[in-house]
Order: sequence, then C-alpha cells, then structure tokens
Amino acid sequence: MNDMSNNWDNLAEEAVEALLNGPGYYLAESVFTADEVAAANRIINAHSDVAQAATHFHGEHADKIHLQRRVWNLLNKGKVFVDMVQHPLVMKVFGKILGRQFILGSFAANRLLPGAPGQEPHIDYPYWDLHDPDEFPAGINAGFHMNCQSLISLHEFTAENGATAVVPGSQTRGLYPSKETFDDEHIQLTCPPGSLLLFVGMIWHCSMPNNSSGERTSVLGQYLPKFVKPMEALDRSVDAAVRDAATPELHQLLGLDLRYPELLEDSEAGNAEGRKA
Ligand SMILES: O=C(O)CCC(=O)C(=O)O
Ligand SMILES: [Fe+2]
Repeated sequence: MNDMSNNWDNLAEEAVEALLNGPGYYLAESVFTADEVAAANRIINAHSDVAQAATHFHGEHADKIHLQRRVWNLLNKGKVFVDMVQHPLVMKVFGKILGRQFILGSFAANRLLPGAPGQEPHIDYPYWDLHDPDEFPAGINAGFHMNCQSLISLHEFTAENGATAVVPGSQTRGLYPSKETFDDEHIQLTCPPGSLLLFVGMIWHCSMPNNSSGERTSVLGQYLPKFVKPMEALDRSVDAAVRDAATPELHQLLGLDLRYPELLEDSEAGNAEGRKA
C-alpha cells in the first residue's frame, strides 16, 4: 500500500461527501503499489485461465461470455486481498455511510479478456432485483444506503479497454437503470492501475466492452450495513486460517461479532411449553 497514512482522514471526508451528497462516487488514484497489483493479477489469472470462470449475469452476449471471468472469494486466495479488503480509506468512508459494524458481502474479481462485452447497466446487490419493485418493501427509495462498493483497477482503465461507466447523480433516482438513458448520460472513469474507486451501490454503472488487445481486471468489494444478508456465504467459505489471523477490521467485515439472530429462549424448554398449551 502506498504510504499515505496521514492523508486518509482528509480524503475520507471528501469521499463521504462525494458519495452522500455529490456524484455518488470517489476515485483515489494509484492507491496500491505496482507489486500489489502484479501479485493480485497473478493470482486472479491463475484462478481464471479456464473458461468455467465465465460469468452468468449482466448482459446479452451469450457467445462472448467466456471472455468475462469472475473469481469469487478472493480472501482465501492471497494476503494481498486481505490487505485490499480492509484498506483504511474503505473502512473510514464506508463506516460513516453504512454504520459502524458494516460487513462484507463479497470480494471478487471481474477479468475482461480482449473482446469481452460490456455489462448491462445495473445497480448492485441487494438492489439489482429492483427491476421488479414488488420484491422490495413498499416505499423503497434512495434515502439511505444498503450497499457501497469498492473497485480496484488492476490495469490502467481506458475508454478502449472498458473502464467502468457511471451516471453521476443517478443514485438519487432510486430506480433500476434504463438502457437508453444510461447510453445518453454515462461517463467512463479512466484511471491508472492500483486506483481505488468507491461508489454507492444505487448509482447506475457497469463495465464497458473491452475493445483493446489487452486484459482489464477489477477487484470488486461489496459492503453492506450489518442488517443486510451478505451475497457470498463468507462465514462458511473463508478459510479458518484467514479468520483466525483476522485483524479487528476483518473480524468486523466477516460479521463475526454480529448479535442477531439470537436464541432468546432455550429451544427444548420453549418447545415443551408449546406442546403443553
Ligand atoms: O468491473 C467493473 O468495471 C464493474 C463491475 C460491476 O459493476 C459488477 O460486476 O457488478
Ligand atoms: Fe456492479
């Protein structure tokens, strides 16, 4: 990690403001070192050189889906990811927006090979079912955030290789994106390798087509308030060795300190009472 320890507090203030009251995203350039980026790429590539790593969602192009590869559960795959997931800027900014005991829902990679198609414009879990508002409580809106995302660029992101696209301000609409409006309003966030993009999950966004001859990989972190169910079952899938070595921050992210659901009566006694009634 680049040594900026004194600066994270200042950047965090700016980032919280940008996510809560500004465009809905904040880009910190060149946060991770070239060595960290190289290590992350090496591991992700080793786990996705087979087409089985192809994704199953976001987009029409079934014939090209093998060119977009996912690697899940990165925390088991290298110390570099354990460091990335709890970067001080992530912890400071998302703690303010999601509440102190916020948790991790997923830590995964999105690797776009040359020729990979773009994703469908979307909003992130748990909002990505919002194309059917009936799945959500009545009155759902953008009044507070149930998801914040981190995205780490593991290559230089350019317009040509599919830099992430966003519609600034769209998070306040509280709606699933319309493709036509997205096409008219999006911008692409180009950045150097090792950059850290923070955004709220309600912002309309997607990865764009990789029209270059090189690869374009991102590491995606999903962070949630403590009361939203995580998308990946990290409590069951993160190795005991990673859990046992966890810092207090990682402990929090894995939800290991969460109180609910709680057993508020002895089940034997409770069942016996029930039978008597
Ligand atoms: O890799 C990117 O640029 C964004 C990916 C993304 O938004 C997702 O997979 O949900
Ligand atoms: Fe996304």
